[in-house]
Amino acid sequence: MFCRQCQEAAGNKACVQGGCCGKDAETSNLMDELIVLLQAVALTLEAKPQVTREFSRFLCRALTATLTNTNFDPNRIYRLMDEAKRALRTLDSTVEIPPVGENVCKNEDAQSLRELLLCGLKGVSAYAFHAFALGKEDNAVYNFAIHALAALADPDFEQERLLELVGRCGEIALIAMAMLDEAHTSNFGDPERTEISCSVGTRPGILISGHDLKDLSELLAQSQDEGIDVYTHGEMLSAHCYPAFRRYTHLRGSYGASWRTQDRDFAAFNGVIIMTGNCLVPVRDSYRNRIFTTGMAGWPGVPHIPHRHIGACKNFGPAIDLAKTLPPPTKLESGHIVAGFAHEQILALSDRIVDAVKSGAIRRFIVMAGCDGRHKSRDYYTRTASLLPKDAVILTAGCAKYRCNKLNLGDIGGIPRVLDAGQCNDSYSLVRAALALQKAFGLNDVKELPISFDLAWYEQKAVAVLLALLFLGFRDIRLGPTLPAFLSSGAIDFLVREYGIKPIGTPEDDVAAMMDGR
Ligand code: FSO
Ligand code: SF4
Repeated sequence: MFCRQCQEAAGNKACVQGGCCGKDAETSNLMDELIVLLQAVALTLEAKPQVTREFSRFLCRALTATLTNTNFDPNRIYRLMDEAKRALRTLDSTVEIPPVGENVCKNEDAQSLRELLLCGLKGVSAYAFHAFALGKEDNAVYNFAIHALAALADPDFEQERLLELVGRCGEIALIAMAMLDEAHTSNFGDPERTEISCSVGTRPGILISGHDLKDLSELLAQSQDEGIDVYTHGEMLSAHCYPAFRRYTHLRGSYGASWRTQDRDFAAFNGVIIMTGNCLVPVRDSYRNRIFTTGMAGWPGVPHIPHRHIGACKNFGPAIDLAKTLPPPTKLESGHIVAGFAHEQILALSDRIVDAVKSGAIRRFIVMAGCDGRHKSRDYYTRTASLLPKDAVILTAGCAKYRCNKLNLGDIGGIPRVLDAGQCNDSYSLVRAALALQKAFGLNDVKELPISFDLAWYEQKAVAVLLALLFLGFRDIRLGPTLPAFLSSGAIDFLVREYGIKPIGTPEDDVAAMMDGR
């Protein structure tokens, strides 16, 4: 196997003997074969632009399965490969499928760009997959997926054109995030400022994790009046802030933290766990007999709740029935987390924010969004958040929030110093807020805003978000805890030169530099 798509790539080079994430060599190699088949489907679709969206949906769904910490089950990857072969037959494809490896480019910088593009495309696909579940699709996203995959089938695709595609991927990532935002808010309302309980009740529970709000909505509807409570883990936290979910009194609170503490949290929860997508870590015996996967998540031997048929719901019955037989969660924490600062909530605060900036009460916004992860070096983010002066406001989204959302950093005239916009895809809200502030201050360029970026990345959705920020013109972004292993020195030089991307330093140095606008 050879995989270097995430921040945990062994030695910050590549996983070659089993993944640090727990992905085995068989699954990793199958994923490589799947990608080649998807490239063949894309090449076929490029030559037949009149075909239905069904194939594009499949491409996005299959790419989502290859995201880090999503699907560890080789049988599920085999099934996706079968689907790809079926699609090729249905399309009367004459494309020759090259063996894996033949689509690898010998030029290191070009190969680096290819991997950057594929990572970004995987992130875009995951957002498109979730949006489709909620009834939203966009041909621009699908056409890009086809075009990018087809380009990646050609190892000699010109570097200049690859660069263009990487730039376009940022634009498409923005479209995909806007589409998912629209899918969420049109179905569930605009998130509102919410105090989310971190304590536990006395009834048995289901802990739901991942990012899929459609799954949560069906689980909540099916589990009300069943004598159980539903808790959220990790990225599901933002669900508590949507009006459509707040009306369920059995949506009890948040349990544990991000995916990094999954083993501890799932063991102590005692009840049923449902993973709707990444980030799943290797399933431990302590909760193996009470965890389910759904969507593109998968772990060998773990029961999987199948996809919904068009117009029907998924059946969470088996998970609910099991939950009723299990003990309630063990208390881990008390207190609450404040969240719900998606774009409408930030816009509602915008007058106060503008006044606070003009009066000097707020000196700078620091975007600390992205992913959490297991590396000790990520303590940097907690320390940086703690060291920021009291006139700095942290804007966060994604599971990176768990590095700062329990620090009790206080508020500035009623504006919390940690404004949590939601999931990683809700980084879109931060973008909208930044653009609104640009307008409110009458600035010509977003670069003139008093905003610094200190992003933490882990997997491919974060790459898509980063490309979207670059597309919008944000510059001088700090990226950590390490730069992607798939970036060659030439690619890094380019990103530094053109976009001012920089690795993180020490918390002390970076806080001083960011507060100084550097
Ligand atoms: Fe985190 Fe995992 Fe949302 Fe990622 S749970 S790391 S960017 O999959 O998706 O932020
Ligand atoms: Fe390694 Fe990340 Fe690939 Fe897993 S996804 S095998 S940790 S590079």
